[in-house]
Amino acid sequence: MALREILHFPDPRLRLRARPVDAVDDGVRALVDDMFETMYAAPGIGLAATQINVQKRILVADVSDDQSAPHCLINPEILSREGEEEMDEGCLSVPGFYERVQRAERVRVRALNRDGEAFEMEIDGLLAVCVQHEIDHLDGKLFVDYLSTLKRNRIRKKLEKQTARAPSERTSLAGSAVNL
Ligand code: QAP
Ligand code: CO
Repeated sequence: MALREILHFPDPRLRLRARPVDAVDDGVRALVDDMFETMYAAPGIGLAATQINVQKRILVADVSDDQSAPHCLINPEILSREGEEEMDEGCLSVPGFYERVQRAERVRVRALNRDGEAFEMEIDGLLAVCVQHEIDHLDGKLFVDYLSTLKRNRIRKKLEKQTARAPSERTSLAGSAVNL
């Protein structure tokens, strides 16, 4: 188990599209465990592999108060959406900023679990918003993309100013992509 570094907007690696996992093996399970550890330590309620510079279609989420409802979704797919919901969203990759975003209120998703077994679930409320937010990450999309250009640029400038960049964040896009 290890804590992983979380990339911050506007890091271009957050724009990469994650590829499907073809076999849920021990390497993938170790990655999932690191993702839970990193999310809980933050603390956060959701984390996508893209945020830790791994381009695999994996997300973890737990919207409980006491780490009692962990969800691991590998190769998640939204099968159907219903209704509309507006919620204040934040993101571990956009620290300190929260803005209202509109999403589907209820979604049916299909994914593989940590054991590689397919499952489906119907979710609503915060978990549904979180899963939609995390699937966006796997497609290189961030919640700030739903805001006005003005708001997004303000957030970008503030984060660029306050982020003392770690060396790994300065490496080139091509040279830094992780392919486990
Ligand atoms: C996505 O986000 C989400 O700014 C998960 O300073 C969030 O876990 C979906 C966090 C809200 C729906 C609603 C953000 C922690 C955590 C921050 C997170 C921060 C520290 C965000
Ligand atoms: Co996020």
